[in-house]
Amino acid sequence: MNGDRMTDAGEQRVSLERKAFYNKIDAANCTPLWEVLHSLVTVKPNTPCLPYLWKWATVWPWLQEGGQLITAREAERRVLVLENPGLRGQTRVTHSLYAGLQLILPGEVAPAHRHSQSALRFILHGGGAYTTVDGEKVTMNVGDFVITPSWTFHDHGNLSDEPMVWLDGLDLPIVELLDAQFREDGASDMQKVERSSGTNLARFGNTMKPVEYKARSRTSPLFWYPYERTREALETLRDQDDAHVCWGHKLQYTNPVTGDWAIPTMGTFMQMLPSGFRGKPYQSTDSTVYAVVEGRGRCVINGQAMEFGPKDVFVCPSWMPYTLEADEQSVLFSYSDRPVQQALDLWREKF
Ligand code: 1HN
Repeated sequence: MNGDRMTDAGEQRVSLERKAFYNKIDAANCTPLWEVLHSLVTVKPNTPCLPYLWKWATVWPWLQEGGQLITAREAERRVLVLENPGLRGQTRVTHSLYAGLQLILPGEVAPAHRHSQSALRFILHGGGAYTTVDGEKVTMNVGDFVITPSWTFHDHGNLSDEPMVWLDGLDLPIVELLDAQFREDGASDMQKVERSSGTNLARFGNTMKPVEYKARSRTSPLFWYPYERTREALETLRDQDDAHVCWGHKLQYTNPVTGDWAIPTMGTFMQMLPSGFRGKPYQSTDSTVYAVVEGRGRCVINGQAMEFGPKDVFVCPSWMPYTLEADEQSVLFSYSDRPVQQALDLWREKF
């Protein structure tokens, strides 16, 4: 008999035999690959991550409500986690990354700690709160990108008279996957400030570096990228270059000493879409989180338009084609796990 053309009775016998075999080996923690091979090694990425947009108008009242319910000190970090609808209960915005919106009210302090996870802050709302990273204090404003490198002490505070909200991006799921996580509380809530705002920019923000500088990690020693400078660069590109058909004018943040990514696990970008921009479809294997700084438009993905405006956050999953459109000139911050994928020769894009 041809093996591909078994009778029903024959098939039943085989499947019973196989079941019995699976049960026998299961008791010793063995399992047949052939039952799962095709769901493991798929033709293309099969991400559980879904496209989604969080409207600022929806979450801002909830952030304020959270502010009434718990202090930053008690919460340690008072954050509304942005959970991907395809990954509920997993504290993640994509399969590999975390996102949350952190509120810090006037006079509050978020106490010092450090952890192996790297963090980025992207300021969405308010101005005048500070973060102290390894003894250097920077005051943050809307559109600024700030890095908390792995294993550096950091505490935040708000000496202004308005609430401040930023987007936290962390590589939590990556560090968890690798079981490489450590944390430690600071000796006191607030670190002793050894250097004030601007030291960092003076040292590393002018295409120069102190002659005695020795890198202690791969993370950028420049940890504060003020929006003013980023925006000026994008304006110049807008005035001089043609917009890319998919992404308009797009810059990536770098470690100024090495020219490599600013954070080894998370790629960070800022792009400008000219008014009236209608992007061509783009797809890449790095699921990407976008935060809107300025402008209005939409991201069309999976046949659906996610309409965006200032301070909205949205996510585009791995390998799903999407287009970006701008009705007004728009500026978008974004982050993804691109550096990890590129380091492992896994990253692909198509447009
Ligand atoms: C964290 O340390 C911060 O330092 C924010 O502001 C969000 C989410 C998970 C784990 C640690 C912060 C965090 C976090």
